[in-house]
Amino acid sequence: MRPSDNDFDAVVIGAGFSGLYMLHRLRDTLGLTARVFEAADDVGGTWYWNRYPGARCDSESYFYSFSDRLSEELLEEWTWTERFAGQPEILGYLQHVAERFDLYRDIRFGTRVVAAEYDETSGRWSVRTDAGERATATYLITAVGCLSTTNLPEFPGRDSFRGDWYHTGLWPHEGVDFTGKRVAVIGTGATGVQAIPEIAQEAEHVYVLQRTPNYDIAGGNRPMTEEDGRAIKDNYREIWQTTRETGFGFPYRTPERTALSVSDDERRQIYEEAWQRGGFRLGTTFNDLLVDEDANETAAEFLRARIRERVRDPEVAELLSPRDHPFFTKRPPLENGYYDTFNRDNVTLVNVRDAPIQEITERGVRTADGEYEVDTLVYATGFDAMTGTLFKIGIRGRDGLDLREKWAKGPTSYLGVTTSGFPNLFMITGPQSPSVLTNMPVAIEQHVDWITDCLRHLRERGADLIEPLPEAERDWVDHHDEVTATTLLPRANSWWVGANIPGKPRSLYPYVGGLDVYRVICDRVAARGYDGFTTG
Ligand code: N01
Repeated sequence: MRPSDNDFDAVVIGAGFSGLYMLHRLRDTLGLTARVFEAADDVGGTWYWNRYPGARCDSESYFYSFSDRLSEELLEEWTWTERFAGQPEILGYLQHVAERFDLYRDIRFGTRVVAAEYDETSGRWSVRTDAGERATATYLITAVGCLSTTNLPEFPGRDSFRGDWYHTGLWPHEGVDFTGKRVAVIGTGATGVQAIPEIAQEAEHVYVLQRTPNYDIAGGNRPMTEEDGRAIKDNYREIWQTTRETGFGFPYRTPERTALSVSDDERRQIYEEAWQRGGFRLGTTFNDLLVDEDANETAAEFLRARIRERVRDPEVAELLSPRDHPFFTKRPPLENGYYDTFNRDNVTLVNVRDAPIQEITERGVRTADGEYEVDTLVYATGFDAMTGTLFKIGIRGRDGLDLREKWAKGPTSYLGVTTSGFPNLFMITGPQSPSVLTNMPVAIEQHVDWITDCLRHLRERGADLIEPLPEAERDWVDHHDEVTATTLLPRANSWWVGANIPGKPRSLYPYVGGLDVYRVICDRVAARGYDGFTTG
């Protein structure tokens, strides 16, 4: 029973994929009371905020969605129109889910949680919002996404710019008209690669300010046909089952073969076929691309050759070719016309690695090479990933311990979903869980289902507290670090290792052991009565 209108069994922060599914499970599976707080004015999370031109999902729509774990009927009813869905369609999908499962009524929109404190006397979490509202709950569940705090670099003079400026992650709802404008885009990650071709079609001139070139993979977006839709619906059980059995949460498996075990011709053919099919398949062609430098270089060189084929000016092609990090040690963007954009007369690639940005001026951007005068500045500069938003909430556990203090040298968690000193706190796709190295909805469902089972277990035993043991946490961190060290991922200065944010502790933030392996570990912990946790 709910003692008052502000006391709940669970408070959930965020109403994107994870918050929606968590709310459904809490309410409809467990029969608990729950309140979701969401800073935006609607559901959607990432897909609410990221409305920049060209925003679309880099995972194929038919498996970037909720699975049969949520509803078989929904899978039958919903039809995607494109192979890689655009932002408006994904947002529409999440709005549909929220309506269909009657989730809206328990979500408080336009409300940001600004403090969350654990009270040892009552054994409850107390949260405060920017609207001055207070709520308490037995369980605090963060569903804040991994990429929800934008990174706006502290360039000198940033506020002096007289033109319009935008961050891609906080794009205006009414859109931006670039017609006749001189535009500078800072950043060539997955976002910049999607936005730049679209902006270039409208703008008078676009300066693309690139610090690090990426290995962009062919996107291969196209409309979904009726046959595509039928084939997916006829096979969804198998599709979703496969996503749960693979390391990346995709419905296709990485073959048991290494890149150097096949002839050069065969390897080229395998890469070519994956390239033609588009999407992340190229990363799953061989099982040693992430662990063997020589194997990795074969994929890297295949991709550099594609750049040389596409970009007419050899100097520009070379500048677009990554040389300083192995393939897939930074998240490879998917491109739909990105490289061709550099054959346009109104696009200039600017190397801000060799001639770094010195300051933002009233008129544009000054680099070591000179000033680029523009009307509009677009920051495609990414996010303070994985911990940025958790820290902003102001989470305090036992003895007032601030999560920021506990993680000052880098996150330490048990299974990436809990952390000691913070009882009854669950972090969906938290640091040291597979999260961003997988197809997110599959990772989200695994976490939400695991948390749901855990809460059921507690309630069946009349327990109302769960907290990881420090030694279990240490073991998980050790395992996480050992797995990381076997891969090439630490070689790159990526946001995956926190390198994009000055002063952020360097560590691999997601878990690279694979979602399949991780699932088995989590299931084993549960089967052993929540091994590594104390309950009471
Ligand atoms: O951000 P990023 P993003 N001076 O951090 C540059 C997901 N996503 O928004 O590489 C100059 O990857 C920075 O340069 P460098 C996806 O997981 C998903 O593009 O650090 N440049 C880089 O080029 C992705 O990985 C979809 O040298 C500076 C860029 O800004 C994640 O979001 C679609 C700079 C930032 O790239 C983040 O992607 C889009 C500086 N001071 C994105 N600071 C889907 O399909 C930063 N940069 C689901």
